Amino acid sequence: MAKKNQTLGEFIIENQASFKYTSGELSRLINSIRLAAKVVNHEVNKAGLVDIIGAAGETNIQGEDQQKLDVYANDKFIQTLTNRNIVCGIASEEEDDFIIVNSQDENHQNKYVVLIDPLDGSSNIDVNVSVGTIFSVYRRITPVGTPVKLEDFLQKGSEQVAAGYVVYGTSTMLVYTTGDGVNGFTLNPAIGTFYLSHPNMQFPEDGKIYSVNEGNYIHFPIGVKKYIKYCQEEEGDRPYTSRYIGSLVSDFHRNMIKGGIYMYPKSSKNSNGKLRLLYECNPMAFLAEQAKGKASDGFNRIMDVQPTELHQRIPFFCGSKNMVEKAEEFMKEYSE
Ligand code: AHM
Ligand code: MG
Repeated sequence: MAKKNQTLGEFIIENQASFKYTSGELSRLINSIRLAAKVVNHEVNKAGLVDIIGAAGETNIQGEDQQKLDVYANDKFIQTLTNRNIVCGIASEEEDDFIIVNSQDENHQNKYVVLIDPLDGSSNIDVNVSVGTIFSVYRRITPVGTPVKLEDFLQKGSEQVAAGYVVYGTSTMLVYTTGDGVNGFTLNPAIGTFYLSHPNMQFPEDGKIYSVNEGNYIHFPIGVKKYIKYCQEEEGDRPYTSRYIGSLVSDFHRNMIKGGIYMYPKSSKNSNGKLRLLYECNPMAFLAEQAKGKASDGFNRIMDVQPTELHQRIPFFCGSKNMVEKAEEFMKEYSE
């Protein structure tokens, strides 16, 4: 039973028994994410102070400029998960290929793989706007004790056993689910402890916020354009309000608390949108559904999509249930 003010450490221990495959392994995994999150948080908070920001001079697999803190966060999460021998494989948005952990060790019995976007929205760092870490956990499908394979990572979102994010915002929060609702923990930076501050988080069924990059408007499908116009119309509880941080974790977090929809549709420039199915959309979709919201590609449930590649992109509509369903209605009516 979630109690406000409980520490994350206490919460993990108390809830371990209620997890159906309990062996302590998932608890250790969440614990190491908690640890890495604190280390990354410390670094993100100093970004304006020290000469750590700025492009590292490398581009990631998607051809985008990689910033130093992305590299730092990527290294920290990977190090924490591998050094402590907690998972059997890791895939990261910042890495071209997945990482096999400890395949040499015959006694290696770990069964979880982690997929991670170590620092999402990183173009916001230089301007002191919130960024986040997103993670997703699956049980491997290949036999324990052998090196993980691509198929262990290319599982449908509906197979996730845990997912969450860390938002490095005005406060730093860790929000996660193991399939039994969503709980949010706020870091007390003075003592480095996360406390349960937001038990059982839920999207309001309806909302009044829409979050989309309207700069891309002319490139959007007609269904999206019509839905945006619907949001802006003067009728009933409309017009809605537009809020777009450009940091998925922060936009999602606000919409979950206040009620809203986040959209990153396809466009004539990006035929599958921008967001990655495995590192961004599936974990957020799992959280959304666990928080009584909804996540779709405009037509179908995100978590039912069979992934075919690690860095696959997909259109994303996520948030309050009634809003996502309304957007889907427009997509269907005006499908091209
Ligand atoms: P990133 O993984 O390169 O940081 O990109 C993901 C981010 C999301 O957090 C955010 O919602 C979106 O990109 C914003 O994109 P845009 O600037 O095209 O609106
Ligand atoms: Mg990202």
